Amino acid sequence: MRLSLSILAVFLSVLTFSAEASYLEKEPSKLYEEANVIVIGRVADRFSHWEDNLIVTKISVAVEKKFKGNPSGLLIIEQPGGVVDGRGLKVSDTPPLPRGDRALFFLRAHSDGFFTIMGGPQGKISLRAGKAIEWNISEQDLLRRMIKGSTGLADLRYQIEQSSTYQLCIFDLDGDGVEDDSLDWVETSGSYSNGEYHPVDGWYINNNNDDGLTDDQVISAFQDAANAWDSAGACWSFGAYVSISNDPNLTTAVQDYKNTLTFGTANEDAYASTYQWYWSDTLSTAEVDVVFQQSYKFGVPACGFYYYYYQTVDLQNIATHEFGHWLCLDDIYDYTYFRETMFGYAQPGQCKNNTLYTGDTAGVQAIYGICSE
Ligand SMILES: [Ca+2]
Ligand SMILES: [Ca+2]
Ligand SMILES: [Ca+2]
Ligand SMILES: [Zn+2]
Repeated sequence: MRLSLSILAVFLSVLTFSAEASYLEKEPSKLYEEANVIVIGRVADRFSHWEDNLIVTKISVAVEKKFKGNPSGLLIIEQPGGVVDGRGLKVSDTPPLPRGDRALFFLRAHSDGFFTIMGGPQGKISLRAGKAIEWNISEQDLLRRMIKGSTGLADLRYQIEQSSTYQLCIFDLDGDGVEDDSLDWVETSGSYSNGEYHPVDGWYINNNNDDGLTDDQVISAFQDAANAWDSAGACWSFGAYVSISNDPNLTTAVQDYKNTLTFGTANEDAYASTYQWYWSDTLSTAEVDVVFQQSYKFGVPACGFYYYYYQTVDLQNIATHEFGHWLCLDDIYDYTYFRETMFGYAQPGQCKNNTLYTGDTAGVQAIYGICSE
């Protein structure tokens, strides 16, 4: 279904906004060393509001136990995302933080007095029924380890066990911090023609990267990334990009009825973030933007140990993962499925995400249906 701009405007009051990302894996011991503040606490309250182009949520946490730093008894975590007057932002790589949720938090302190969770989802370990869920140890064991500092965490790894090779994205439709429903993405992420779904009004590139990548390099990385999904045997087609611009000031997602890939400020620690704007009542997409984190060094191509050594990130590798988010596939944090493009961690010199794996293909076919090429 193709929506006119006037119809889009009517729906703006229930527009929801979502973001996802790809992260560098951080060992728990490294998180311990880098965090300013580490606490066990319980989410007391949440408040979402607009800040520039984005919706952010302030989450108050009642501190129960301090392991590092000396925060007050009630600290405030800031996260991109939330719902304001029917519009919201979901960051699928960052954990949901509903009221009453109890967890171990690795936090970065900011000069404005707020804290952010480090390493995306890796900086929040859920505590439920005597277990530290994502580390798969008991809470007692966690307490014993935390006393030893970073060395006590050396053999732990963040993992979420899964029964499926792919994850469909799930949205918090009412902004209460609890994820509610997956999007019926088939009807939403684009128009339908020639037996396939396409992104509404196509997609655009803004090349403002600070790594000296030419337009041709950026185009080839993004177009190849899109082509990987177009060749997955699903009834979906990104097709060719519409046009390329070089606006230095386009550094965030902007809800401007254009699907744009640009460079600028993505979510904290993420290589890139995908922002999905949609309406929570009809579950229809308005647009998708992807922002690649300018502070990282990107290369085209940047495959292999040389690039790992020089901390250069393959742009196509990250873009392919982000396009998967666009299609409404979510991150996977089960190491059984580390080969998948939608596996949540990436690293410099890595190019394995350029090629889809079985779960990626099964996922996109499950959403859009199977179409032969
Ligand atoms: Ca909810
Ligand atoms: Ca846009
Ligand atoms: Ca850069
Ligand atoms: Zn991701």
